[in-house]
Amino acid sequence: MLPMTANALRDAILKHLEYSQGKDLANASLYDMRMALTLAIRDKVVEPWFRANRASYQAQSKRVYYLSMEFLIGRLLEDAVMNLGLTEAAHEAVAGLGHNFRDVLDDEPDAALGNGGLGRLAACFLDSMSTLGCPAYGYGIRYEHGLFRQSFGPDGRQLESAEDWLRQRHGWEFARPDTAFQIGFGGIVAESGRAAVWTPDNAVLAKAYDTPVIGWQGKWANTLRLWGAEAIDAFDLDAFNSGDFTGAAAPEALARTISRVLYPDDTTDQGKELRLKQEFFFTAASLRDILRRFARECSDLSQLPNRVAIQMNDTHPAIAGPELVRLLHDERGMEFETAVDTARACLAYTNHTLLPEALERWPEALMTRVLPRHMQLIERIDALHAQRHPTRQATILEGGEVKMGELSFVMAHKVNGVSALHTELVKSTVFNDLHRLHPERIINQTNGITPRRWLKGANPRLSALITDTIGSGWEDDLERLRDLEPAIATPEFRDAFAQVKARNKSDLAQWIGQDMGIKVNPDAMFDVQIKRFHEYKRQHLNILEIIALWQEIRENPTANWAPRVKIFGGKAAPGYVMAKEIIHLINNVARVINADKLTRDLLTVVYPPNYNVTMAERLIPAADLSEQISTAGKEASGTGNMKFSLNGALTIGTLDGANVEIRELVGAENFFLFGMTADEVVACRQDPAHMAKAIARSQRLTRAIELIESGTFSHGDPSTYRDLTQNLRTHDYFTVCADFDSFWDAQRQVDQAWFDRDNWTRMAALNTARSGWLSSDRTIKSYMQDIWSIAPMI
Ligand code: F58
Repeated sequence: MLPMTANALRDAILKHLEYSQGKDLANASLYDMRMALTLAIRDKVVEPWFRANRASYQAQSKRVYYLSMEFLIGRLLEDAVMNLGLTEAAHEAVAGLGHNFRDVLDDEPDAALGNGGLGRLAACFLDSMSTLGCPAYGYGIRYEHGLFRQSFGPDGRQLESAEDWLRQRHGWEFARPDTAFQIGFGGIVAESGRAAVWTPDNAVLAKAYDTPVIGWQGKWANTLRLWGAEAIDAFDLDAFNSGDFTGAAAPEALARTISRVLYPDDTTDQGKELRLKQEFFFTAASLRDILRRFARECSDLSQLPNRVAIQMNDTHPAIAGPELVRLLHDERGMEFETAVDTARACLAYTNHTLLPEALERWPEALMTRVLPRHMQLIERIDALHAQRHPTRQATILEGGEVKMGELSFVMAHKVNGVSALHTELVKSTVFNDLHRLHPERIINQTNGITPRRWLKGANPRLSALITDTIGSGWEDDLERLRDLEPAIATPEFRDAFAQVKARNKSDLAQWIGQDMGIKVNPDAMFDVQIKRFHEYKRQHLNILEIIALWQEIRENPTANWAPRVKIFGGKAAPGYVMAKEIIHLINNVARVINADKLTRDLLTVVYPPNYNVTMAERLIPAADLSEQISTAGKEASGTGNMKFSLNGALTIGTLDGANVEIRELVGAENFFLFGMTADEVVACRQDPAHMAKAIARSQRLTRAIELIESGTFSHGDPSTYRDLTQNLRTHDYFTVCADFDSFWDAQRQVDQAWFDRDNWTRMAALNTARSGWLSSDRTIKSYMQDIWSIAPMI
């Protein structure tokens, strides 16, 4: 990569201002300046991008195709500038042109093309694949509207509105109107000799949009290829000429609904057909693209598994199994069984959840209507599996439904869980029967996070301290953070570490003050729970403990309390009533507690709306305590937990998901453990009175629930949160009550630890030093070795 000075970058910005934005400097808005900088930086990405493409083409290397419904990439400009080593030059160039660099960066909207962990993991994987020189394409959908925007109504309830990231030009992408495939739906299947001919009765055009993904230090770049849906015949001219303007535009509008909006959940029946169409749309377009690229390099289809590794990110692209069989068998004449085995040798599947409601199942009738040929092939795949494994019990088809997990398993040569505990549960629960038939198939790949975005970019102060202490090079070799340990033994380093945290907290306190009008004490413990809202994640356990704590502080305000700022962030699926009630409760508890003069300096609750990647980058470096309090056995891995630990926050958590591995890494003495284990949770539920007993034995819990029921947080109306409290009293599937006392006790241990601030800092710094293994570079190396059989190109 050529070095680029601030002057050269300034010239490049001016050129783009003039020729791409059509503005001179005097008239350039903040948007113009951002776009000109984006395009100047994009130019610098193109060179390594072409070079990487040429290199993998010349080496005829195997490529990874990461199929994912979601890529939660967030903002791209700051990350790209950092990866190219141009942060200082860009800062200087933009300042020289009379603009503030931070303002320019903050002008970029978040690309929120994902819901949460699954989508963010895909984004971290793209970063690591480019950093390691793993030839790869990410394939997904170019949603016009990403995850909904969240606000809170005057009563504290979540409100949703459409997100609009494409209102302004998306400066990073290259539209490829010449790379487009027709994707059909419905229609009929005719037998013709051994194969079949599928004639869909309607089709849309999948058009490619490419975003280059640059790795650390610009050594390699891959492509994120997102498909946008368009009508094949854009416009009904006859309708227009007869004055029916709406009707004239109908075909276009209908086709575009497929890539219109990201699904915020799959808890409702509405739009299920559209969701299935979205899944087939991007999977089928990607497979056609993959086979087209393969055919340019090789004509022998038996070689496909040596050139193509397709990773299915959860079951959303599971239709890739039957579709690849169809392309090989129906369209290219391969024997059915050979096609199945060839497809399986290419495909692998990552499972991200054990929650039964999140495991995809499609009604056979719907599948037959939308994808008639695929339904036939699924039946044949199921029959073939039965024939080869006569003792099998698990089937793909069951009770009139197609189980996409079983289909993915049967069509994949490797199936992976995302943390050690989760993988064991995958083996012993959802896929137990299939695991016994194929004991070598399920493997573990514990998730990871990219240290470029989540440490170097998000926490420049800590990064500078690390580099000052151990030198550079940790950014793509994160285990080197271990070299910090000797320094942590010195008071100088601990002071510097504490100062970094203090300054990050002061920045956050200022933002909270400006954005929310809430004054928070920057010296208090910043205690953060940020993630999607779900009962299993137990934000309600956190708020119950807050209520109980508030009561005790009120009773004894002069006792030695550790002052806390409790911070929440996250969205609930629009159809998830209980999760939205928890949000509603948190906002009202915040309203009441923040107005209490007696406890004001000791306890504040803040919940900034519209949590997204950018907000995470702001909150995580300022956190002292990370809340990872899911019901054991329910959080597949978690990745936020890793970001906190890397940034020097201590965790209070259950033995769930990757918490288990984080605790082993950082040391049990630097982690606040509480709650039942996964096995104990299962045993606890055997007793139908577990919640009643837990409430009866805990005065604090009793009081907290009664306070909610008294209307204290609902302007005196006792009925407001009845569904929530009744659920706790009579059902409590996620064992909030049974874990409450243990959580309370662990929080008091946290208080005690907080009083010894120097020791707290030591523990926090050890968390940073021992989190190197959590890098997604480690995860991707492991996928390359164990699943994809690909060697790095750098
Ligand atoms: C998450 N799943 C897991 N699903 O919950 C988390 O433990 C794990 O760390 C992460 O995947 C990465 O492995 C997740 O984010 C979704 O967002 C679904 C998307 C489709 C609709 C239903 C939610």
